[in-house]
Amino acid sequence: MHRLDDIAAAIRRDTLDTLTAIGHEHRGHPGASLSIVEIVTALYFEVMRVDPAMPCDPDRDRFVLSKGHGCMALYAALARRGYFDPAHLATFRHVDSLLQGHPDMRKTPGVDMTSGSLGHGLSAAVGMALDARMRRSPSVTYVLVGDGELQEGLIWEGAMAAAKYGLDRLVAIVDCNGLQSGGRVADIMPLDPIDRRWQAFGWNTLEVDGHDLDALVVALRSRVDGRPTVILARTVKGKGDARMEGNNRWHQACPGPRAPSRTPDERGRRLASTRVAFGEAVVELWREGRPLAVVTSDTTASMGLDGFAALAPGLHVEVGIAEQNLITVAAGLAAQGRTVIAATYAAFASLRTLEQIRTFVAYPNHRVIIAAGLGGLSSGIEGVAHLGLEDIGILRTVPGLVIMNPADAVATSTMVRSAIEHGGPVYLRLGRDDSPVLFEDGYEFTIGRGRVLSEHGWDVALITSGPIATEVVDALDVLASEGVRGVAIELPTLKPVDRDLIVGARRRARHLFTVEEHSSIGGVGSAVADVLSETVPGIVHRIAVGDRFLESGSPAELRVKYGLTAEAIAARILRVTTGVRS
Ligand SMILES: Cc1ncc(C[n+]2csc(CCOP(=O)(O)OP(=O)(O)O)c2C)c(N)n1
Ligand SMILES: [Mg+2]
Repeated sequence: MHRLDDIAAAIRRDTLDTLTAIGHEHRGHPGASLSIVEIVTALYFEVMRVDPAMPCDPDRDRFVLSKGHGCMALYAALARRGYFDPAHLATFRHVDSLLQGHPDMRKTPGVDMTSGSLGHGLSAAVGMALDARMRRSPSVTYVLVGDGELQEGLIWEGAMAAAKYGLDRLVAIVDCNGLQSGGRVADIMPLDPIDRRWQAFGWNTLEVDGHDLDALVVALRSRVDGRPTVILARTVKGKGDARMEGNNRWHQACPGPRAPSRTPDERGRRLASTRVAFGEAVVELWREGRPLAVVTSDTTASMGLDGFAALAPGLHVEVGIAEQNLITVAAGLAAQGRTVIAATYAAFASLRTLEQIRTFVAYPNHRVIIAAGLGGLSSGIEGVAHLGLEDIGILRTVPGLVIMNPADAVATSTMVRSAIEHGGPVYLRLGRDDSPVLFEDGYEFTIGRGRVLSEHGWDVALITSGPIATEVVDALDVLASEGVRGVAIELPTLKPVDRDLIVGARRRARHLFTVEEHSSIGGVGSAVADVLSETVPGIVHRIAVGDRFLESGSPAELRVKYGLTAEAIAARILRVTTGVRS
């Protein structure tokens, strides 16, 4: 096994070097990548029948990295195995890279299944194994899941199906590193006795040291007739780097040097995080005696709620990585008269928990505030699975749900108070990292009311929402230097919208634009067009990310690529105002 040891060492080195080089802005998940190095080495260099020269061979073995955030180790293995030039590693998570923030079968040679939203890989692998059986192919399907990931209910739906169909050419490996995003699995949502759970679901169960290549190879080859096999691989998160071993600070942190803080930004604005402002506002409101409960889905710290959890542990419920459970538990708490804050990310809140929001929160009109981080382009580095770019469109269709989209941290504080005082369900879209602060303390907010942010004149009206408002305000300056005077209007509430403000803008302005970090369908542009179609019809020029799937890139890179910088917004507007066809 000497050869495999050397390969694993090289993959570990490539993983660390790349994550160190890409820069803090692009992060990556070093801990989760390092814990699976031996597993991917054993698979790609000993066990799996694959040939990079025939990447589409129907009889090849398949691999699904369900814990997609560990993908740097997979990419390093694929590069070394010859699927693509290792020079691509340095482009990881940058815009236009082959190597997305999470595995992407459309972009990366050798990747068999897209992942990143936890919990899906096992069911996908069941489908692949069923297909192999239908084709009478000898192909074996391997799927690697995280231990925290096992908290998703869908994993167990897939486990039942695999046992029912006796998928003996399906092998699941659980990366049992004992940690997840917010701490120890045993604290967040215990899974033990994990072996007995899999056995009860009808699986052949093995346990190995997940860093012992010999043991892994033997386990990966030992299948039994008529039953799927699961290998519980005991691993160390961050294995091989003394700073990181067992230290969850490295769940998602770049080991490279941090760029100096950009406060204030190049235009002199203070920077602050809406997530932090949100968490602080929740603590303040709880101190005032509001009957709050907070429910998190392995999002306590990442949504700024660790302060609340420390101060009021009895009012904090951690359901683990289980978003459907998150919203439905929140609905149950709210049904008893509490005001409940449920925290997840925008993509998961709108895509995965839509039914729970619609039928169990909005229909009974419960006081549940769905706090959704990583909205818009703020999650760009993570790629498709995490990009929350359809959330407003999807959730605008839910009757009675108020949709708030604060433009900065100051507005967030005020809007959290308003959401808690509101007597029904609210969706609150938040960002990720710091963004420029636009407003002064004392910011006033009323649900359903918008505001004029900046007014140079009425040649053009720009209606916007969320942190992109700063680019819109700056675009007005660029336009002014070209002799076009515009007004920037902000809609902090996207449901209900400020109809009077929209109609007034349509009446006064020669041209009307909407600007948003959202799909061009369903968001600000659609909300404005809905109002105008019933009042003063006219053209709404939509500046948005389009009707498409985006890809990995820092928020700044994606704003450039999709024309959402102040300069690009102004240029697009000038093409219309000067009559140039765009
Ligand atoms: C559906 C979903 N919810 C939340 C996340 C955010 N997230 C990314 S990694 C992670 C923790 C995963 O823990 P585990 O499965 O144990 O993997 P490890 O990091 O230990 O490798 C979370 C919550 C996600 N990617 N998908
Ligand atoms: Mg884990």
